[in-house]
Amino acid sequence: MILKGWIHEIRDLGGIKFLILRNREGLYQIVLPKKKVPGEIFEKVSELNKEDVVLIECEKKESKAKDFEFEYLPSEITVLNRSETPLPLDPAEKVSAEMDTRLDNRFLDLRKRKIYSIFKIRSDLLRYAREFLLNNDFIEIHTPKIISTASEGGTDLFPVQYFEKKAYLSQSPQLYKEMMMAAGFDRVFEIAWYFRAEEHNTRRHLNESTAIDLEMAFIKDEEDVMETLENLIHHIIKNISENCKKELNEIGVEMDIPETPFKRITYDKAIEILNDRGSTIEWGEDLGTEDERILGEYMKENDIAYYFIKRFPAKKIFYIMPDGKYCRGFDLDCNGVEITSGGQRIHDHDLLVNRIREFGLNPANFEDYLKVFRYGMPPHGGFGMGIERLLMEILRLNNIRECILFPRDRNRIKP
Ligand code: AMO
Repeated sequence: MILKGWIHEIRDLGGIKFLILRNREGLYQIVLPKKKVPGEIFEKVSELNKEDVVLIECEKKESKAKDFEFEYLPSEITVLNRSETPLPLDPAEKVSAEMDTRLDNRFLDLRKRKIYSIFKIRSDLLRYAREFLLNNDFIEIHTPKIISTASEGGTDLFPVQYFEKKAYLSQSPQLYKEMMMAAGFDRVFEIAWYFRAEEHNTRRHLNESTAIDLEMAFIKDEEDVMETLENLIHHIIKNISENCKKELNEIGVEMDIPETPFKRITYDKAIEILNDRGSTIEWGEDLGTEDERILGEYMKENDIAYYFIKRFPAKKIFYIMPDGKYCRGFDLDCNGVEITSGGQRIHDHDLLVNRIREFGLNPANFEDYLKVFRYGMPPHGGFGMGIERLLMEILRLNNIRECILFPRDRNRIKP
């Protein structure tokens, strides 16, 4: 048989040499007992470097080694390409490197079994999400990422020079997915890029991130959207847990499949819990990172990982349907981290114009968006779920940068 991959480790014990070969399937132990392999192959091993790319013709045998079920006796080793030495980062390293060193040499970092497994699971997460949404009559769409108007408030935009006009990178597909409700598509989703010029550099923020955005029409209220969301998450986690055992094992995480329906608490209740636990947050304020963490602890004590917070104050964001001093928006948090926000939207044109004004924004800048509310807009709602946030929580990784191939943060725009 033929094995192709990278030299992960070389061990020379004199009378016997071992090569550990690595490829995306895993690690392979190649054994070279001096007496059983041709002399030139035995000698060739001393010329090999870690991370050389090789093709090995070999015979598969059962192994007695504790880490390997099989071992391979080579009859030919061909070097397809050499690796320079020393390596800036060793994919076989036993000691973990600093995050910056890892990201500076991300292609080598990605060769690590654990890191590859994160991205294999990310790919499967998206497959199961698409599977669920397509089976539930959602249509996948793609909306512009170069936009002329802010969708989530004006502060976090990256400006772009678009010929003679000023444009921005999209913060979310919010306004477009709502337009698709007026277009009569009824149920849409987008797997999209978010670009946010947020200044802070934290373990849970990226300046370029991805999300699953969804919008659905003819809803009764935000609970219809929340039900779709909890079923989607349940489907994703159940399938990852059943079908990605090898990768979960590499990462060293066991997954709990959350029961549906997820716990719901009101914003008022969240404030009560937080004040009881020493937070100084006052009614009307946004939940900060520390508040989310405290709430996560409270839930953990009650064995709850995923929970909705609903009935936020009406000032959450302009497009969410107000309901007295509250609104029909919600967040879904997992272990103290917000992974989704969404809600029922305003579908009445005049109410929307008033809300845009109340938020200090200029309705004239939203004319393309507002127009669609004048010609038959059904009641609708949806959500945006950060893919990296979800993956980070599912795999219990402590830095969001682990969940995106080439992170963009306050200090990093390369590689
Ligand atoms: P929001 O701004 O809460 O809502 O974003 C939705 C979700 O996207 C993820 N997210 C981020 N992830 C990493 N880094 C960031 N800087 C970042 N910003 C957001 C989070 C968050 O919950 N239009 C609404 C959604 C809707 O109502 O449909 C929106 O964008 O997981």
